[in-house]
Amino acid sequence: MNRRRQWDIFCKVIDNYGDLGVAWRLAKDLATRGQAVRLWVDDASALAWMAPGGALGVDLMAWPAPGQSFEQLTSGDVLVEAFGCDIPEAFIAQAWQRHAAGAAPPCWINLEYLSAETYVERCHGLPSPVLGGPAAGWQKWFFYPGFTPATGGLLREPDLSGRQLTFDRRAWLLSQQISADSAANEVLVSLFCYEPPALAPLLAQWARAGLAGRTVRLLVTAGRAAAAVRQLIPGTQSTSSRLTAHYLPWLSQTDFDHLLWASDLNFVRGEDSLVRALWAAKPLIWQIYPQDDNAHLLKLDAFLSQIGTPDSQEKLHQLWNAPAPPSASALEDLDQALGPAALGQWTDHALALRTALERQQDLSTQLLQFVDKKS
Ligand code: TRH
Repeated sequence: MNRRRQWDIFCKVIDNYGDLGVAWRLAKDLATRGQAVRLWVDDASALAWMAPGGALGVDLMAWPAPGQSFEQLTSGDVLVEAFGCDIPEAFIAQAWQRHAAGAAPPCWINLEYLSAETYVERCHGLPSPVLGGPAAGWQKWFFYPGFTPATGGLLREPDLSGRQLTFDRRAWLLSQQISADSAANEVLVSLFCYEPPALAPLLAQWARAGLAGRTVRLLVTAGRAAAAVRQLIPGTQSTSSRLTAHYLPWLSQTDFDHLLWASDLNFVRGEDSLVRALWAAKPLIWQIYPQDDNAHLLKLDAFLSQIGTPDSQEKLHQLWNAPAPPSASALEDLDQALGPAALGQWTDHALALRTALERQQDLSTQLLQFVDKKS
């Protein structure tokens, strides 16, 4: 059992939902393991749907305002600076004053983005001296999530596999007004994406021919994915009825997991939904968050070679992340790539991958051990 500590997790929402999604999952996971957590966020609005009930043990805090005093707060033991968000100086100054008055300095964690690139193993756990500001001379520690034992691992709640085992797919689909009978004759495809150039040709192909002969029910997540699909399928059905779009409301993170568990094929984006899709152990296609200098393509390659994905799945990843729409011949290949045999092979691979990743210690366990060691 780890010592109960007071954690201060700081997170700024840049755009999209991944930063907050990860910070919330971490805060909640630590709280369920007996830790006291304050989560400081500059824009918590998305938590209204991501985490409508809040979580026991997590205090949601507004990002500190200029001039705010922290004297009334209980002293913090661990600072987590998520994704280089820069903790306000006044907060650090207060921690330093407490230290000057005799308290131990907080263990300061620099939580980084998830990547399968080789630098992650090299940099995970390294110190980073604080050079300026009120806490000059202290150090922060780099903490890198990752896919190998030499990294900080992936967020995985202790009850996750138990919940998956007892998941009632039919009941969940019904709760979303999706008839389970029709689901048996269809391929259920969840769609969480930005606006990939391949989207329109892919949907046109499915509308024409279905997916390897089967009809496709697209479970479209709210927000950008829904906006992009609505432009292509204004109603709920394409004219051929081989493709049906079902528009989902904003889901809680718990129901977002359920969506991934219920679907036959998951299109995900960003880093948090990728990890959740890995735990779902279904065939997945990842749309990586695009960066101006194309650095995301290296990150995508590193991920694909890390997980040793089947050839057809790799091709579809390239197509889905390409900056231009696919050629007609690439689309023809796609039907083959997504046929029942290929999807079966992907599913086997996904299950083996989940088993392998489960052998690795999860991120919260590693973080708790790391803080024990460094405090
Ligand atoms: O929203 P994202 O695209 O976030 C991205 C990445 O985090 C990326 O690294 C970052 O740099 C960029 O934003 C700015 O995708 P991601 O990471 O998958 O996060 C989505 C979160 O939203 C995830 O926690 C799941 C959650 N979600 C729900 O809980 N319910 C929903 O209905 C939907 C659509 C998402």
